[in-house]
Amino acid sequence: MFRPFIRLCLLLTGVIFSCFAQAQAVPNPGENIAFLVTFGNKAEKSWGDDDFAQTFFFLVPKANRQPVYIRVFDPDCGGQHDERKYGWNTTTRFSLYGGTGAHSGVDARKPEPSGNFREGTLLKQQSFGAEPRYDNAWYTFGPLNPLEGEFVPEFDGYVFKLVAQGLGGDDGNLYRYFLSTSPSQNVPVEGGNAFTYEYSFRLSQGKTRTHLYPFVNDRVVSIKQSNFDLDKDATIKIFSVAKNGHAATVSGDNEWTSSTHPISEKEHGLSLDMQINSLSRASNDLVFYVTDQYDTALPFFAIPLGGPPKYRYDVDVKIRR
Ligand SMILES: [Ca+2]
Ligand SMILES: [Ca+2]
Ligand SMILES: [Ca+2]
Ligand SMILES: [Ca+2]
Repeated sequence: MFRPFIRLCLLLTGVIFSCFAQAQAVPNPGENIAFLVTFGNKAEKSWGDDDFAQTFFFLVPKANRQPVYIRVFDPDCGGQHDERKYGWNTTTRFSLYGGTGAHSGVDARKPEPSGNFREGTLLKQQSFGAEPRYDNAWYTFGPLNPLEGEFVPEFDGYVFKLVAQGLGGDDGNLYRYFLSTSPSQNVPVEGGNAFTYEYSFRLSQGKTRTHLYPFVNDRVVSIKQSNFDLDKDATIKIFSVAKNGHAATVSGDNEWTSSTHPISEKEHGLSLDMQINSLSRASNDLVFYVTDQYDTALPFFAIPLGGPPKYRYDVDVKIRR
């Protein structure tokens, strides 16, 4: 009589493993995001980037002592993948940090690049313009000793911070990341992950469904989702163990909007699934962040902590019986 239960456990275990096996592509295939995007700081904000900078954190599990590499796909701004306005004239600087403050610094976890957001030890910095060598190709940071990152007890691992900032020009740099054990290939770091407190990206082409996975810690009683320049060209619905598609507000052109949503105890320690359904086939660049009732930003994880959340209507009904 326990067999169905065991089968369910095996099934769930399989789901979790397959989810982790996709590993450290950033964005992750499960999010269905085409590219990260950072514009040059002379660009119009109406193109979809409010502050011309984006910070990502890479998490290496505590037990891992092997060197890791952070790889950047198409770091240049020119040729394929990127968004041109007149001629290519944009420079993007990628700066890698570790050490004390890289993540624990208060400004490092804010959804905008202000104050001492670069806190930590600068490990390596590289700027790119329009460079055929890095067009549709990878640039690799590393080898990195995981101990050079900052230990983050909450996530039980060492964290590196990578800041992409548009230094000049008015074009959009589209790029992706991969946390790898290899300098020349994309080989996932077992149990690795990546997260950000402000997500600037391009929606996948077509009428697509995108998933963002903000992680809700035990202190959260409500969240505020904020989004910029969605051009009213999508719907947003929030799913979780307790939410079955709560509608969230959608911004227009070149504007921020936000909506607040209560969080219940059974959502603690899990991820939300914010689903963005685009309405047209136009390409769309935009920005997201989520804060709690203290205005503290919550991290979006590439691989959702606790697995992709599912509304548990059926489970609830069965338990009540
Ligand atoms: Ca230009
Ligand atoms: Ca390119
Ligand atoms: Ca690029
Ligand atoms: Ca837009």
